[in-house]
Amino acid sequence: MTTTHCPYCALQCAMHLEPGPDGRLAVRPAPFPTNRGGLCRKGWTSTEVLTAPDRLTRPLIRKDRDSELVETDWDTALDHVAERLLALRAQSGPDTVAVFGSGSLTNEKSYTLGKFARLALATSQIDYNGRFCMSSAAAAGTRAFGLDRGMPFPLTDIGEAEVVLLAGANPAETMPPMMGHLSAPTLIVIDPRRSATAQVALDGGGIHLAPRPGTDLALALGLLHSARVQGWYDEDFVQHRTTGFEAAWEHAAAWWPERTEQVTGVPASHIRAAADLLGRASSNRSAYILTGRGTEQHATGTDTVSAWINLALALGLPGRQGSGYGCVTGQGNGQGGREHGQKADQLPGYRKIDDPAARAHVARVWGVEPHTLPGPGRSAFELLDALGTDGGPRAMLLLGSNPLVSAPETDRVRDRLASLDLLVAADFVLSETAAMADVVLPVAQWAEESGTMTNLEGRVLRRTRAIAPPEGVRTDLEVLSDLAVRLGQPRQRFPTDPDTVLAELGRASAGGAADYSGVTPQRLASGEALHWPVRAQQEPTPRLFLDSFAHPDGHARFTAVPHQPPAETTDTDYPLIATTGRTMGHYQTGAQTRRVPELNQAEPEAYVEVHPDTAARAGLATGQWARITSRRGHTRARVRLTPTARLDTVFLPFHFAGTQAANNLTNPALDPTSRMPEFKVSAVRLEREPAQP
Ligand SMILES: Nc1nc2c(c(=O)[nH]1)N[C@H]1C(S)=C(S)[C@@H](COP(=O)(O)OP(=O)(O)OC[C@H]3O[C@@H](n4cnc5c(=O)[nH]c(N)nc54)[C@H](O)[C@@H]3O)O[C@H]1N2
Ligand SMILES: Nc1nc2c(c(=O)[nH]1)N[C@H]1C(S)=C(S)[C@@H](COP(=O)(O)OP(=O)(O)OC[C@H]3O[C@@H](n4cnc5c(=O)[nH]c(N)nc54)[C@H](O)[C@@H]3O)O[C@H]1N2
Ligand code: SF4
Ligand SMILES: [Mo]
Repeated sequence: MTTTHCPYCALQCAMHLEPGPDGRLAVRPAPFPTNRGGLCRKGWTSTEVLTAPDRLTRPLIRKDRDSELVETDWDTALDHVAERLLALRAQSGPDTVAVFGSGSLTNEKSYTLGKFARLALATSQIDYNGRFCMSSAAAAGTRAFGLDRGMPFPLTDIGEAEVVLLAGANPAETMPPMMGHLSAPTLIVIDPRRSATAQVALDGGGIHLAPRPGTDLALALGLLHSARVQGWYDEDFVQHRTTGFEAAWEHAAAWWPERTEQVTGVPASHIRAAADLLGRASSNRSAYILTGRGTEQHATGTDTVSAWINLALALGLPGRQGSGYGCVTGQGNGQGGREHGQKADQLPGYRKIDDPAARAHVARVWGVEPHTLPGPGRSAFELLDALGTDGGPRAMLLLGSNPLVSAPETDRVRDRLASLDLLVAADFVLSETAAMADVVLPVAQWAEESGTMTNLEGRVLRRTRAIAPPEGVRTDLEVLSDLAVRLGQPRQRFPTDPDTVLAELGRASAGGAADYSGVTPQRLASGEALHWPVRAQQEPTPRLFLDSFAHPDGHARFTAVPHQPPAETTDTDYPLIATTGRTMGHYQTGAQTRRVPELNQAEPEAYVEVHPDTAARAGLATGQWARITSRRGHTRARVRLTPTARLDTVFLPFHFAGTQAANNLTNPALDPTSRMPEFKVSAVRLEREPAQP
């Protein structure tokens, strides 16, 4: 029996894996603080992907864009990739090769991928799908606290609180075992939909506020206004531990509840009640504000999170035990994946790539001269959008993401991917993006290799190999090492043993914000709760900021943020708002979960939640196929009549591909700071799909 962690989300539930008589692994939940012995249905069925009938076990290659992918051997595939990369680089310079990584990759892979890009390819053009995930919260957290660890406290702390406010997070579906921590507190849920989590709030005597999508910033300002007027402002905390309140208040001062109601659609009386409930618990230092993708995935996402943090600071919540602000990070290694250098502007240890001291430190660990390290590159969507354009990359190496389904405005992304001279994808299944690649490299899955992950509380965990990968399959670390050698790098610079990489990552991150220098296989195996920073011979740091925040003056900073409407407005042609998100049984683009029979049978196709009156106006009945059209494209989905829905808003999960992809609709308007696309607001119209299959 092997004890490890789930392949999917950032809760990283612990599980035991036991080989059965047929060699297949059976899953049992394991005790662990985040999941307390629980698993969701994705975790229970996770080993099915290991034996998926269409699992890749041989490299695939196509002669040219018009021919089919055919099986080949590793040497042919890797020689071809290296030859093409070297030729393109000789022609157009190192930035002609792009790398796209992922928050699903272990720390060791994320680190190696960043090093591979900077040394073996010498390219600045590397970014990853975390940009689509929690980058707005990360930017706002850094701005306010001087450091970004999504939850600067253990998840178990929130169970002790009187009140938890969840803005745009639906853990009842996205992290079901987390609900165990939310059973005692009274919940305030901010979500345009009566989500499963909003229903839990209402059932428990809490509050559900359902703003029009894209108006969260106004709502957060309105709550700050009400909280202060109602006497819950923590003047002592604001004076001694923060700066910038007055400038931030100038924006909140005008958002009295009735005005906030006009913009958000949330009744003024509900705003007052929520401010009171939250304020009362805050005065007992017993409240948390948590944000999820619903409030973050906007062109104003960073400012919106700043507005939630401003509210938390005004109530005196952060930097104290028993209360705080946190972002509910989503991907399995969403936290670690943003720390070790696969982000365009970053080096390991959460260091900045344009900081000379950071460059010198990392160059020393890598044994190169600092000036040879490239500078910052393009962010994820900008990188995808530059592919094959004049001056943009002509080749891309993709690990751990399926951007054809997950990036906004699918048609545009498909065009850009198709215009590449060379697309190389490492995956264990033929995802929609991998199916477009010129070379596909079959890699090992989570239970077939070891490595560390950093969960949503900033705790470093070890996933342990339970079985050998199928014959013919290599690990991502082996693939990167084999390629690096073909690109002229010494083999020992790209080790394939995860523990060796972890030790090097420890040295590279030492002294950085996310310091992993004290993370060792021994400490991990002992079960010690290693919340970073973790330094050698030092206690880890479950709770940050108790004495001071990470800015040089030790104070947290308010940010003055005005409300701004979404990038796109509704009109007579596109009168409704489509928002997107998740359902319990599928993970992300569905590349994995659509291959699990039990999950796929339960949710085989896209659906759209629509208020019965809105559906009636479009002539749609429940179960019929709707066509949803935005200014960028259209998609189809089966109608689910939802009486609790807002009349002006429809909701689609983004787990489906092709003609059922929600991202056919979405707007790639980017947040100016985080470069996060506006996944949560598209102006659309709703019609009956002409062909009812
Ligand atoms: N089942 C499942 N679980 C997952 C994942 C998965 O794909 N499937 N993915 C994992 C990952 S990577 C992530 S990032 C997390 C995401 O976890 P969540 O943030 O919980 O997921 P979402 O469904 O994207 O968004 C949450 C809620 O935001 C609401 N929302 C939409 N627009 C707005 C708005 O304008 N304002 C507000 N306040 N709310 C809005 C949606 O109705 C939705 O209920 O889940 C993780 N867990
Ligand atoms: N409309 C809309 N779009 C969204 C969102 C939304 O809410 N609405 N949410 C966004 C968010 S929060 C996220 S995180 C992204 C997710 O978007 P993606 O990351 O593109 O989605 P995944 O399905 O997780 O894709 C992961 C791919 O990598 C493979 N893979 C998994 N692990 C590994 C590994 O260790 N190595 C290798 N080589 N491959 C691996 C899987 O098989 C799969 O094909 O989507 C974003 N897109
Ligand atoms: S909640 Fe997340 S980590 Fe836990 S079993 Fe489900 S997908 Fe896996
Ligand atoms: Mo995510």
